[in-house]
Amino acid sequence: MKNITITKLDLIFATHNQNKVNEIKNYIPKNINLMSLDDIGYKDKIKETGKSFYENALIKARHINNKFGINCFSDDSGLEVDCLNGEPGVFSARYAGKPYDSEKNIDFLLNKMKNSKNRNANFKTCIVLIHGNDVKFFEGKVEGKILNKRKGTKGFGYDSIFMPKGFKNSFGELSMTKKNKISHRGIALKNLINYLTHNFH
Ligand code: ITT
Repeated sequence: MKNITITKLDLIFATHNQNKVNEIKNYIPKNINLMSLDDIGYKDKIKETGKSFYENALIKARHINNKFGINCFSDDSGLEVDCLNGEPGVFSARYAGKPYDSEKNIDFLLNKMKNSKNRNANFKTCIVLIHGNDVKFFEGKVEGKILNKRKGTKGFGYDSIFMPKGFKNSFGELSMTKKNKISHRGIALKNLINYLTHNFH
């Protein structure tokens, strides 16, 4: 870990997923010094042993907060598909096994759903913030459908096969700004930002 002097306006985003950092960083109030795990040089993977997005988000935020004593937040998120009883859920990043790879996960999911007429699914995000002695959580959800094949090359993870309800485009065809307006992460983020704006000084 790099040498850092801690200030009360420091806030670590406890993630190794740069896509999440990119989606979130521009919305964080400018007085806050946001740092990712890459920024502080922390490379270890945090084991996600929870059964829910909330549990995993709490594990990640607690792990980093205990280690560095700096305020921090984490994001645990994933895709839940109705005809697969909510799979991949907390296993979204690891669905098709090691080595973890988004394209492999998409192929695995599409194959599992190849005979399925019910394509309904949702994305969920749970953000857990540890601020001093307070633990806060913020959630977001977006409903949609799983496409039969990839559409669009923007975004990350399952974006190219997820079409949000009321839209004709997949998340993979939307700009980051448009995705953030309706996405699970965008909704959770809005509530986090509201909290930070009023309470993080
Ligand atoms: P960290 O735990 O380090 O934050 P991660 O990628 O392992 O990074 P998660 O455990 O929360 O994060 O797994 C979330 C997975 O769900 C992610 O890797 C994607 O496959 C998928 N996912 C989450 N949000 C998504 C989004 O907005 N668009 C597409 N796929 C998403």
